[in-house]
Amino acid sequence: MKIQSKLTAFILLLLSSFSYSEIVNDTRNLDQVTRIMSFGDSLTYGFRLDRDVTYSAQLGNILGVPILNRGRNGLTTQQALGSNGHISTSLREMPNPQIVIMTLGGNDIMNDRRRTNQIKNNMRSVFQAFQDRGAMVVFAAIDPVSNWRRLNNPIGFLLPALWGNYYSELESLANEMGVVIVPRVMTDIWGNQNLTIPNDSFHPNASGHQVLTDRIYNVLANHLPNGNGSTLPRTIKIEAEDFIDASNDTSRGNSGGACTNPQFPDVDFERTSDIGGGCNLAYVQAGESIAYQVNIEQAANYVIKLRAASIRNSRARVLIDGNNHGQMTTNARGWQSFDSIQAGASINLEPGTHTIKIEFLDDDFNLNYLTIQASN
Ligand SMILES: [Ca+2]
Ligand SMILES: [Ca+2]
Ligand SMILES: [Ca+2]
Repeated sequence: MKIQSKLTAFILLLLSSFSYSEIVNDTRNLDQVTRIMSFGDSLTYGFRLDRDVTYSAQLGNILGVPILNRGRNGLTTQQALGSNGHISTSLREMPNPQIVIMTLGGNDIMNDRRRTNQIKNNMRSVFQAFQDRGAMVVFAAIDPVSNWRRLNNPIGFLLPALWGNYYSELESLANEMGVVIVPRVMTDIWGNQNLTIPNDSFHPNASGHQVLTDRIYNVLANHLPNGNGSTLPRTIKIEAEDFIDASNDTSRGNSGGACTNPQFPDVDFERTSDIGGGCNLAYVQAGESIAYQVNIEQAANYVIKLRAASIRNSRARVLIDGNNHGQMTTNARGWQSFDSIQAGASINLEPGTHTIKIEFLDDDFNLNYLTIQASN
């Protein structure tokens, strides 16, 4: 068995180096993709490696597009989120990435396996934060179960128990959210002394990053423009404060005191502590409404999501070009605990200008932004 698995590993290596040389000659047209970010933990950062051998650098060379490496050693999902979290600071460096390649979640599992549900919820918010900026998220997922026996690590034997169902749950989350997944990206790297840095057996060395590069590219290639797969999903984001009409506010003046619009001085906005900062619509009363204009370039099916928060379950109705599109209800998680919640089913929108009107059916509805995302 042992010899067989070594042989399998050797064949896998041969295969991966073969396809790697093919990739270098790839002449895929990437004119439309100029902003790529890699994001996440030490696997992305390239723990103890020179900057030019990380998967980000290698993949950037292949694609002919430099990749902004926003990896940080030890990063957890908690540290990624929040108004000053690693996502916010990364999005200040590259506000509208077209592709975000990501490794994340491993540190959470190691630190506290009991919070698997919390970690999954955090991952949902992490994916959403980048999708809300219009990015295609490519998630390089780790499944340790097949690798742990070869880990030169005192807690290696704990890993299968630590991970539990986490991998399959993340896989279904990614599928549900339209995140592109690179499956089991660390298989045969962990515990392989030829592919990991000395006295570590966990963090990939330059050759390990070459294998990562290959695995990520093989998945990514199907989603690039002029590739054989789908083109980049495009998400349009409209800030709540960028409205065109909000003439029926029920209280005099801006009760939130921020982002006041001189044309509509009664609309209520306050500073938000959600990802990205700015303002959210606040002090909403039932019967108020607010309207937006969106310019659609490509005919497609689109999903409308409202980035909303409340202390109760408050309903809003969405109208597109005057027609009822459907409702959504906020989660009652707190005034600044925002979730992106879909209103209605997907809708086919033709190129041109459309209006999206939001009618509030209940009091107490904070709105940070809305997204119009092409769905498959
Ligand atoms: Ca007001
Ligand atoms: Ca109001
Ligand atoms: Ca906002």
